[in-house]
Amino acid sequence: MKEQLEALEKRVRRAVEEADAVEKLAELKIGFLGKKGEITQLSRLMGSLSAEERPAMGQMVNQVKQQAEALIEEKMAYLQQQAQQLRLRAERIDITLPGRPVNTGARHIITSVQQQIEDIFIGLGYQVVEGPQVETDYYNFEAMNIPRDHPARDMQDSFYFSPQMLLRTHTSPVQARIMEKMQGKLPVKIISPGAVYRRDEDATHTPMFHQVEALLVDERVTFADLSGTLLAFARQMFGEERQIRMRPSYFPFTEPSAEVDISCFACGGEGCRLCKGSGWIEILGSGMVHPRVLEMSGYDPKHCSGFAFGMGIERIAMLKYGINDLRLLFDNDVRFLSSFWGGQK
Ligand code: 2NL
Repeated sequence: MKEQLEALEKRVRRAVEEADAVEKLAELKIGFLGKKGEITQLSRLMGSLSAEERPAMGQMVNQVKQQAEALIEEKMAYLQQQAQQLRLRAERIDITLPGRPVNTGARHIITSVQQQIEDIFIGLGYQVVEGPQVETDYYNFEAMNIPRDHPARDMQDSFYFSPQMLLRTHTSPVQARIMEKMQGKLPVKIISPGAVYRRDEDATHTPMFHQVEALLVDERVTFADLSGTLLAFARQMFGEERQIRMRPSYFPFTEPSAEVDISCFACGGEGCRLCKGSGWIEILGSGMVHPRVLEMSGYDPKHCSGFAFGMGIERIAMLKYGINDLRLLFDNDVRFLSSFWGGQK
């Protein structure tokens, strides 16, 4: 039995040395020290020994058992550490690698131009107001002095929900609602930006587009106040060297009315392709608020007067950023839109 034990000890040592994985070592442990393990079985044989032999043999078996346990435990710790190191190595990341780009997006150029226009008028003391896009024919047409038989009311030109309800065709109804709410109080000094809708679609018209209208009502507001305001706007939007020119025009809601040109910012007024040789570029429509419009919204044209104007945001954006096709603004191709990001808000 002594020789058997010595041989067993050698095998344990050898097997533990050769075990190269946690799982293999765990199997070894069961094989030697488990319930039916070799060492366990040998210790059971003790019963068959004589009383003289038993103590020495028992000591030997115990020694072999303890040694085996220690060897296995030590190797187990080593193998577990090695496995842990391998796992960590596999998980290692190179923190010096460049990050993946995060596409954050940015404002659409129409929104950006709308905000630039808003900022100019905020600087002149105007309030920015918004209102419903679904309107009644009263606020959209009647309050703007657009008569029942006016072609602008035609089913062909507007999106109607019913005989009384439609998508607003301009932002004027927002201003009519504000004037009505103000109950004759002065001054009214507002701009109304936002989406408007007309049944029109070709290379130069989209069924939805954007407008900013401005309205000033106070005592003794004159055409000179209008032209001065327009000049200040033109210069802030298109450069301090701009001049403006006003040409007589007609709108049902203003009298007199004028179309407004700015001196060409491409050629300075010499005449070029952009201004088609004239030196002037049309940017908006304007006029003195029609007395009937004031009256209908609760203002007495004998005691106050006003000017108003309106511009298409898409047109202003295309002019300012040299965009030659309206549809580029609505295709939402980020390669186009992102060409305006940076350098402007
Ligand atoms: C254009 C012309 C214009 C107005 C809009 C207006 C508003 C009120 C009263 C009177 Cl509440 N007028 N708005 C006046 C003149 C012209 O727009 O060509 N827009 C793109």
